[in-house]
Order: sequence, then C-alpha cells, then structure tokens
Amino acid sequence: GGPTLAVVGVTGAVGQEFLSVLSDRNFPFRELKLLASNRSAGKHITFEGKEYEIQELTEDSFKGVELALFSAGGSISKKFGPIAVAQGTIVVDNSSAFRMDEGVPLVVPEVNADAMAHIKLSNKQGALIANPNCSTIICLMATTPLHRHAKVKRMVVSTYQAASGAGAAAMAELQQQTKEVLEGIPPTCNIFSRQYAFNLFSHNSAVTANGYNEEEMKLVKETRKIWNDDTVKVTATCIRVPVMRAHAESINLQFETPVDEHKAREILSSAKGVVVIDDREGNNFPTPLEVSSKDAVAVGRIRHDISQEGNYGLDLFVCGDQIRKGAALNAVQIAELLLS
Ligand code: 11C
Repeated sequence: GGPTLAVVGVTGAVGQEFLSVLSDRNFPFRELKLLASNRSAGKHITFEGKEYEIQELTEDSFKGVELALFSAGGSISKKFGPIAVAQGTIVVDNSSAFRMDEGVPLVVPEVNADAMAHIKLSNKQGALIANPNCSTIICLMATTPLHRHAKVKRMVVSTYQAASGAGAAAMAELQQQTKEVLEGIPPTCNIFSRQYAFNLFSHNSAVTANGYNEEEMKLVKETRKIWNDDTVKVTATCIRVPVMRAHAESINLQFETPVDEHKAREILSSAKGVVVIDDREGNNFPTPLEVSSKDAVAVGRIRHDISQEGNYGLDLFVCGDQIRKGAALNAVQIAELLLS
C-alpha cells in the first residue's frame, strides 16, 4: 500500500532525517526512490533493512512518482519542482523557493492543515506544498494556540539558531572548530566566514534593503501567510549560535484581549506537538539539547510581560529540533495529511 515515494536530497541533513521520520511513523509506500546529485549517485543506503542505490536526480526521475519530499536547496527545487508537478507528482518542498507563491499552501499541520485540504493523493494530480522555514514552524507551534485564544497583534522574536539550519557541513564545521580551538589550532572556516565555535553571530542569510536579513523577513512574511492575517505585526532578530541541531527562540507577544498566564500555560500544555517545561523553582526551562531528536516543541518561561499593562502581553522561551519538527517531521506530517 501507499504511494510511490521519492526523497530528493537524501544525503543531506534533512534528507537523512526524512528517512528516519518515515520509518518511525511507519509511513506507507509502494516503492521508494532515493535521489541526489550525481556526486552521490551510485552510493548505497540501507533503509528498513533493505538496500537502496541512490539515483541521480534528472528530469526523468519523477515518472510514476506520486509523492516527493524535496530538501536539496532552493535552486534544485525551482528547477525540478515544476518538472515533478507536471508529471503528476505532489511535491512537499522544504526550500524557500515556492513558500510565498500564491496558490502554494504553506503548511504547519497543527496550525493550518485546512490550507491544503483540496490536495489529495487520490486526485492523481501534481501539486506543490511548501514546508515553512524552521524558525517559523517552531515559533508558530508555540504561539498559534495562544493566537487562537486571544489573537496576537504583535510579536517580537529573537532566535538562537543551531548549526543544522545551515546543513550537515555546518554541523561538521562546528565540531571541527570546537576541537581546533581546544587544541589551540586556528579554526577552519569554510561554511561560515568567521569563527563559529565559542562564538555567535547574526544569521548568515543576506541582509536586505530594510536592514533585516532574509531569515528575519521569512518569520515576518511566513507568519502572515500561515495565519492568513496580513495585519499581524512581527519583528525578528536571528542569531546563529554554536548549538548542533535545535533552535531556541525568545518570543514576546502582544494580544488583542488580555491573557492570563495560568490560562496560557494550560492552553500550551494541551496543545498538540507542544510540551511545557516551566519550572521556576528549579530554574528548569527548555534547552536545545533536551529537544534534540524529539518531535515536540518545548515552551517555558511563560510569564506576563510587565512592560504591558492589563495582561495584554506574554513572554515565552521556545526550543524545537530544527531538523525534525523544523523540517523533516513537518514535511512528513504534511504527507500524512495527503493520505487521508
Ligand atoms: C537556518 N532556517 O536555520 C535556516 C535555514 O528557508 O529553509 C533554512 C532556510 C529555509 O539557518
């Protein structure tokens, strides 16, 4: 049972996580095609006890493929996404290539599954569905349950983003630099232009004309699209920190109606895909290490913003695994919605 499935970019950090999430969730498929650049073609991968040969991604790769999970970067998606769709494939794309395109649903299943309700595998028609940026997914997992309760008017997000967001090579660079610095050797800088280990810096995406970098503008624009609310005000500062694979975010919220802090904790405790870690006495709150390789997004430091009168504001601290809920898990959950 299940569709003929392709994974595009299978050798990357997210590509590898696609496989482990598919397996963990017993995702059904009739056939599995593992696709990558010609550099990796011919290599073998063992998945669920079966050996697969990685095939080179070409224009002919999608014949008979009903569902494809893409995570091979924006330019590969831009080129091969439409080719796959034209051949009848439903593409769940993890890149930023199509996120803001009108007619392309941008989906976090816990938040706006309805945006893709018209797309089904049983329709036998190609389509594109975009997976949001990891920082957006993690932010909206924590804030949407509160937004549904009291409507967010304004949101201030500060991120602490892990190496994994820049790919497997950045994770390797952090590891190597850490070792080099401890050994007193000058750190090797390939992925990032400056020392990463024992340091932090403004997100490596390009800075745009308004002074915000692209990562920050993704938080602004994607939130508006996913919430289907062009009036919500969002500002963000995105920082890369020397953490391996989970992002952290400090989030300040201003609501339209007052929100009691205890009610907020109760709402988040029962939200799907969210766990609350909010132990003030023990000074125990979410950490990136704790959520690494986990599905749930952790929320803590839930408190009234004392700078806003009348309980119109809340502060939160959120951590979520960037490769898992920030990318692969969210995409596989989208694929699961297509089965139903
Ligand atoms: C990061 N979120 O952590 C970024 C990378 O739009 O999918 C992913 C960029 C994107 O650096």
